[in-house]
Amino acid sequence: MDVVTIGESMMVFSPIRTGYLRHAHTFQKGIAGAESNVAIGLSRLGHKVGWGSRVGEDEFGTEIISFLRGEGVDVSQVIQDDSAPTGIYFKELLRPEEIRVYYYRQNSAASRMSVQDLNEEYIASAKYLHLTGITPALSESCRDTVWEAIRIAKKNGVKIVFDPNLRRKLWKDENEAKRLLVELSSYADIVLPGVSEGEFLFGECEKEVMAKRFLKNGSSLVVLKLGEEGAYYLSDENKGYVPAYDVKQVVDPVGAGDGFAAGFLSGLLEQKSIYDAVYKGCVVGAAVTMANGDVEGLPDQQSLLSLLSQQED
Ligand code: KDG
Repeated sequence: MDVVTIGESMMVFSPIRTGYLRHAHTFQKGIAGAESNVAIGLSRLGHKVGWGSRVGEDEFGTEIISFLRGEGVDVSQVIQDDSAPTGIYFKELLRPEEIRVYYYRQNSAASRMSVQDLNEEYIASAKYLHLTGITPALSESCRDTVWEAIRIAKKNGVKIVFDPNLRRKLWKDENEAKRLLVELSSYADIVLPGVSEGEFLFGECEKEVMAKRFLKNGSSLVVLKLGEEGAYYLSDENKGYVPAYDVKQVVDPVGAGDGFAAGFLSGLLEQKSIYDAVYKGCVVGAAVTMANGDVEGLPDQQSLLSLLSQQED
């Protein structure tokens, strides 16, 4: 495996028109979940990736597993749990820049992930373990699962990539969220925060100072996602700004950060320089924003090449 990732996937329902959800009548159904988004993105770019989770033993769980399998993601570690449903969420599209999300995932099958679900040999076979700050917000047992996955990765020399992915609606206590996300980041070799997440975690809004705080906290490399401004990366040896891919029209930004993680990891797996890997992250993240849905815009190799050539024109 190049990358193993663990986390909840859901069915997402997006109204086909903009406006308040109360007025929406027709919805598009799709697959969502930060970790499986990253897995799909990596697989489309030609990497070997496994996703571990629990889904319900219901229609949506079955659909999610077949979809991921169809995308070439290894789903051998996914459990279908007949005692809880697959989580779902709804999007409310007010404007492309203003999207609200409503979760129906409390007590979902994924919230029952537990330490016993983890397969040490499987995680140890990967070059990278990708985790996000969403999973520890789901339940106590999910939190334990994340810590155990980190322990296994450390023991076996698997690099940990952590995206804080702050989802305020999932946390009861913001101070607890902050404490835990800072602590989890400290175990990650690579952290991929958005700038607002860095601000939340360290109370610091100056980008370069914020990046230094992540290194001081224990990571070897931090890549700050700066949206329309691209990204800034910092390690002990390297630092720099990377420009954004020029997006003509944002259709749906949800999932862009996962696209970024997939593109960036793909660059690292291809032994690109940090700068080039970050740029690949920016391009894949941008591609996600140009399509409706959380995974629909994730490019395969061919569409990535075509995006790159359009930018050169
Ligand atoms: O990053 C996009 C994800 O947020 C989305 O696909 C759903 O995982 C999700 C979540 O928890 O919001």
